[in-house]
Amino acid sequence: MKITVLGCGALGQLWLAALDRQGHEVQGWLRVPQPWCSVNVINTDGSVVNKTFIANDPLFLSQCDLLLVTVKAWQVSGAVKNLQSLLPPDCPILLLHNGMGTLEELKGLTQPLLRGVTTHAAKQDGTVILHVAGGITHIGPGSADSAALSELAVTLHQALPDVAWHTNVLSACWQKLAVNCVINPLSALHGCLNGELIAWPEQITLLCEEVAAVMTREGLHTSADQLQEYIYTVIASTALNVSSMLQDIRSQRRTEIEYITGYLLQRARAQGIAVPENARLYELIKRKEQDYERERIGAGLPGT
Ligand code: KPL
Repeated sequence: MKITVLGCGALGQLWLAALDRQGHEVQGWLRVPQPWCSVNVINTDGSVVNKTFIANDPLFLSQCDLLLVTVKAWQVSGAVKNLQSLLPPDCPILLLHNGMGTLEELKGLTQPLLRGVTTHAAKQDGTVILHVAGGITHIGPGSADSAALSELAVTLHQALPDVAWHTNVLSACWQKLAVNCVINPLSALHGCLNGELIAWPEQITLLCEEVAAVMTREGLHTSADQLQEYIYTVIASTALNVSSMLQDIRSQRRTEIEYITGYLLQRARAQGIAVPENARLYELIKRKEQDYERERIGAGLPGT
């Protein structure tokens, strides 16, 4: 297959390396156009991939069989809308990011949309991407015309296992959203590793109760206890992780809060459910973002 990977961060580089190893023709696509992109990955078995791939080639894009989108949630709709007229009209677009709400932003796109979440753990260490732990990528239809694309899961599974196809992927997306609603803002505000969050059990319980109430009203089968049990297993299995939101805050970058807690608040509002603890964390993270944004503007630096 001919595949363009939009975004060449940790997840993008993992996919570029894995798809290339499987014999697919790949290119990277960067926000600031460049003719090449470097991939420097240390796999979970210690093997190293150090390769350069072509990037931002519009001809390649116009012949693509898949656009794999690995940029941050807030970059997705702008980046995809910029590329859509260059893509073949039947080229599937697979969105892999934390948070929800991008499908709504991309409604009406010609190309079939797929949605996914992953539990693979990868982190940037200097110029190298460390694939810290394998995981599962859950994918499924994000628009009515993508329901017959389950074969894609087989192709992707051969490159970077595990990949699971779900006719209703929404439930996996909400499960990941619940994890991110708890771990990401809490770790960013306490400035701690994921594993250290066990010091705030009351806050975790409160957040889980609110998220479970919204999920239930959205038609998902869950409970506060079930969510809490799952979130504690994620806290344990990612104990040494610096969450992506804490990394963003420390680097004074825009976070994904709008698409994580922000999405939950939006659904809660639509359902008439009060979620005060999530609303409080949302405000605190937004305030942190605004503080450094203001400092940047004051120092005459460009915004994030
Ligand atoms: O997805 C994550 C993130 O940091 O964004 C978790 C699962 C919380 C792992 O750190």
